[in-house]
Amino acid sequence: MAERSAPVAIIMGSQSDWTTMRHAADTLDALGIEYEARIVSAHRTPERLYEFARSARDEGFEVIIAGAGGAAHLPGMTAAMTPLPVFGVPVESKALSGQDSLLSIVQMPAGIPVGTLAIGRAGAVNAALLAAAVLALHDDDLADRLDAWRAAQTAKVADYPVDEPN
Ligand code: RP5
Repeated sequence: MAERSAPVAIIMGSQSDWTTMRHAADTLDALGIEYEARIVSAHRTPERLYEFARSARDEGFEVIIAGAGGAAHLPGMTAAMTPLPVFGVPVESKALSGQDSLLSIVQMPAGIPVGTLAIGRAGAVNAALLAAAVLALHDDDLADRLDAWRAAQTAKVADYPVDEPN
């Protein structure tokens, strides 16, 4: 297996998905995890998808985060061609608000799993946190950073609500 610095691949079906998927990238940045972000469309660039998924493990990736919207084949097709864990992020679509994306990604038949997250930003952030948790299993420094990230999140929660300006 080739050595590489980026253990996480963030792939997405379109440039338009980056608005959502950059939240996964930002979260990985906050945790000090290297990643590569690429556009890989299941239906517009099927050969690119094939080449990426078939070589991802040998390239040294350990986790794949795949975001797509609409009839979102990308996470499932990727999972079908790699043994790596694939976390799917349903991107919010215009027509059906991401319900189509969610159902396309989550309803994988038994045998090829895709770990499916929430629609939109929350899913992208949580996909990155899950990727971090996987990598932290064999990286104690990262485990410490993940603990610190969660502690900081907890510390930001006020005990009491305040009135906010309208
Ligand atoms: C999917 O179609 C992409 O994942 C994107 O969410 C959606 C719309 O793509 P664009 O028409 O914006 O390129 O393939």
